[in-house]
Amino acid sequence: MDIRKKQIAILGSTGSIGTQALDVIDQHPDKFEVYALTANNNIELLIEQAIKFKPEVVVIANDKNYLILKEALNNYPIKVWAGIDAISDVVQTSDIDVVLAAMVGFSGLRPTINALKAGKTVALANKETLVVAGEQIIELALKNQAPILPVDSEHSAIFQCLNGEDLNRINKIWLTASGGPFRNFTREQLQDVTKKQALKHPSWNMGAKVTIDSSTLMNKGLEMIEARWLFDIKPSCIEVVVHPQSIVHSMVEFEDTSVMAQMGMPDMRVPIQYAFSYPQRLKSDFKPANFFELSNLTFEEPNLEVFKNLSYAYDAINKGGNMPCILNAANEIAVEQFLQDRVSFLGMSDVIEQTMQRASFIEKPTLDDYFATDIEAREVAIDIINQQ
Ligand code: MN3
Repeated sequence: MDIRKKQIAILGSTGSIGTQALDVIDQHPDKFEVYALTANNNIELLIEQAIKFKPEVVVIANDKNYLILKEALNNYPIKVWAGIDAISDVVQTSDIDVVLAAMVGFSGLRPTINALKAGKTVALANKETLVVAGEQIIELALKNQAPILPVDSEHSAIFQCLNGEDLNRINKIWLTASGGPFRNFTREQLQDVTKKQALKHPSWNMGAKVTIDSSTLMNKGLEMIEARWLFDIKPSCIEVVVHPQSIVHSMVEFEDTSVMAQMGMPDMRVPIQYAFSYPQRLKSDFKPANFFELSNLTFEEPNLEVFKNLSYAYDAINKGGNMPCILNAANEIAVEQFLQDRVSFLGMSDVIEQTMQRASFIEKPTLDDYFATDIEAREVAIDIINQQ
């Protein structure tokens, strides 16, 4: 009998996915234990989490906060580390079973690479890792026999639909999208939407970056690329379908035209828990779907003329090479600058389109090339914004 608890490292523990992951662990203290917690800046919450979950190690990426953290945890047997490199180091610790990569953006790439190199099971919530370097990441995972378990709700859904279907051919993946808060808006109406409006997501409760990405449909573009690598499927076989109720989390159509869907209430704790407990399912107190109250599940085609970011994502993956990395960097800058009122809502798409035209294209990038591309594309994007 295996009574050892799974040792989990949570990268980005103070974010939306991180806090929900801790909630899952809290509900199953007999199954899971927190080995490491890492955060960028939010030391108040990190201290609180460390005292409650008593990990072996906590890491604060911003080393300016090191002394406060060290002081606060002085009376506990918890190692306190600081700096970005410490996050990449901690994931290689031999006692860790699962690394939850829940950092936001490109910054998740390096620690995820290190976790895979160390042969860890990676519960992947950081979609940017696969967007930027999907081909190499999948290779690395195979080479080191390090499973990647998707945490993104759509990819968890597809993963669940594919259970036991290894030998069966897929026609297509239906990637569901809520459509965000501006689902039926025209471009004219989108002209003056504010960040306050964009930050109000109708069905999911998430961090700022992914909420803005949802409102522009860039999130679905990034997820299409994520699915392309996770499930080794051609982009032309991934169909985005708008499903505002967020009950069907995605679907797989097999060659006999049979469609499998995974459904449930929109609650990120479900896919997080499944990634932790896989291949087992655990009893939970999450709210179940009540189909008597869900009589109106609707599906519609996304409008790529209005939501251009989604078509840029298809352009980027079809072009290949470092283009998805350029797309991602431009988008991270666009979102950051939109949140600072320096770019308009529609302006974000222009920044992405122009950065894709101007940044240096590399057809066969190495892992190191991506780090250089990320820096260059960010500079180009900033330049474009400054010139406006
Ligand atoms: Mn998602």
